[in-house]
Parts: sequence; C-alpha cells; structure tokens
Amino acid sequence: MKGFWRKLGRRFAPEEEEKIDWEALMLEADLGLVLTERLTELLRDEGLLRKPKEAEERIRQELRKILAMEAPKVANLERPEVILLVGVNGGGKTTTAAKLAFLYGKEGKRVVLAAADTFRAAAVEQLETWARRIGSGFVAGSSGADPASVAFRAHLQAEEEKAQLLIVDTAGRLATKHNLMLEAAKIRRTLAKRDPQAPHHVWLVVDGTVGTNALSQAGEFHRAVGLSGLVVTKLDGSAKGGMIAAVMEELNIPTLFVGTGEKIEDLQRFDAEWYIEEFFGG
Ligand SMILES: Nc1nc2c(ncn2[C@@H]2O[C@H](COP(=O)(O)OP(=O)(O)OP(=O)(O)O)[C@@H](O)[C@H]2O)c(=O)[nH]1
Ligand SMILES: [Mg+2]
Repeated sequence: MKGFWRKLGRRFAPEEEEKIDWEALMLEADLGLVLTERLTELLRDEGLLRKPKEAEERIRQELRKILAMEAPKVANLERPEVILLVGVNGGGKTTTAAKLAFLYGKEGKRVVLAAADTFRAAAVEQLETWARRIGSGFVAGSSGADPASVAFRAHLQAEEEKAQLLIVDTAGRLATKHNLMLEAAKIRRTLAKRDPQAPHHVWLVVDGTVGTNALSQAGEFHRAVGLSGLVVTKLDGSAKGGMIAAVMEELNIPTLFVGTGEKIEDLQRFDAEWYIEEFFGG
C-alpha cells in the first residue's frame, strides 16, 4: 500500500503547505465522502486547515479512533465455527479461504474448507489443490450442485472430523449481483439449520485496488447478508487503502485481514498502527 502522500505523488513545498486542500486530498485517498466531510469540518473547526503538521496529526488521531475495534475471537467453540466468505468475482475469496486455512492451521486448529462455488469446476480444483497442500479437510459439490447443500454437507463433515473451523468459499461470478446476494443469503440460512449460530462470521473479501467501490460493495452485501468483517486483498499493489477507514466509519465493519500477495502466507491480521503508517507513509 502506498502512502497517502506518495500515492498522490505529492510533496508540498513549505510555501504551498498552507494552501493544502485537505478535502480534495482525502477524497483522492479514498476516505469516502462521509469521513472526508467529517474530518474536513473537524480541521476547520479546530483551525487546522492551514497547519499541515497539526492537521496530519489530528487525522491520525481520528483514524486511530475509527479503527479501534476489537477483532472477534475465532475457533473457540465446541462446535465447528463457520466463516462464510462472500464477494464479487476476482476479489480473492478462494485464495483467502486457503490463506485463512493455512493461518489457523498453523495455530493448531483443525480446518475444513468447503468449495461452495459450484458454478466453475476450476474454482473447486483451485481450492482442492490448496487444501491438499495445507493438509486441511475439503468438501466439494459436483458441478452445478446447490452451493447451500455443499455448505450443509461440509458442516456435517466438519462436525464428524471434529474440526474447529469451517471456511466456506462462495461463487463470485453469477449472472447478476442480485443473484450473488440471494445465493449468499441462502447459504447463510441453510447453515443456520445445522447450527443456529452459524455462520459465526460473514466476511466480505474485497479487492483493495478498487478504492471507494469497495464501500458500495460492502454496503450492498451488508444489507443482503449482514457482514461481520472485511478482508481487503491486493494491498501489495498500488492499492487504495483509504476505503478501510471509510467502511469502518460508514458501516461500522472492521477490516480483519489484509492480503499482501498471491502466496499462501501473504495474509496478515489487520493492524491499525501499521495501516496509519502506511496510509501516511512516504
Ligand atoms: N497480489 C495479490 N493477488 C491476490 C491477492 N489475493 C488474491 N490474489 C489474486 O487474485 C486473483 C483472484 O483470486 P481468487 O482467489 O481466485 O478470487 P475469487 O474471489 O475467488 O474469484 P471468483 O472465484 O472468480 O469469484 C488470483 O490471481 C489471486 O492469486 C493478494 O492479496 N495480492
Ligand atoms: Mg473463487
């Protein structure tokens, strides 16, 4: 993730510093309209618009407040705890499912991966290859099978195997986004038949390079299925990470993990201080 200043390709000469248009800069950095307006107002009220050093410090402080949300505990129950991954195509769901299985596996949890993307045979193979490599359990449906029934079966198997964690990968490539939401909602209802608490976590996997588009995606999925967290991928590229704070501000959904590459270990727990440093870095 490139820093706020670096990303904008800007450094201000001392004589320009007083004229910084904070509102424009924050919008460019993908902080979104709501957060940008609130922060601009705040800087104006506190007389910091012409004091760049103080203004930056004030924004850091506010970001710290916005991002201070505790991550949920995962895999602490008697029954398999379920993480349902949703998101539009190419966001990184399948890769993230594997990365999470790897990460929790390393922490000693028994994990089952469920390939509930039955629309693409390649998607099932992709996850199966990962599962084999990681040594986690794996459940798939035949091509065209009902994804909700795959999730249901996977839950049965996870219980049989005494797995602590079931991670469900879903399709991102349906005819319409509306179908995508319906599908995710159906998987959610079906899992609840196995365990009223399931899925314990519904995480949106979103490509960090799409900027504030991620905010509208998160809003739509949140209304349709209720999200409890975000995984923001591809922050290794020229990502526009500002939306992480925007999603927190507008939807109150925490970012839990960030993807920083294509390899299995390229997933990190979200760290607010790291984020703020990266955001302003440069
Ligand atoms: N650089 C980088 N690439 C990533 C990251 N996460 C995923 N990718 C790549 O993004 C591409 C899409 O990832 P998938 O995991 O297949 O995405 P998906 O959401 O499952 O896609 P659909 O199944 O089509 O909905 C792959 O080439 C991944 O290797 C990341 O954090 N960084
Ligand atoms: Mg996939």
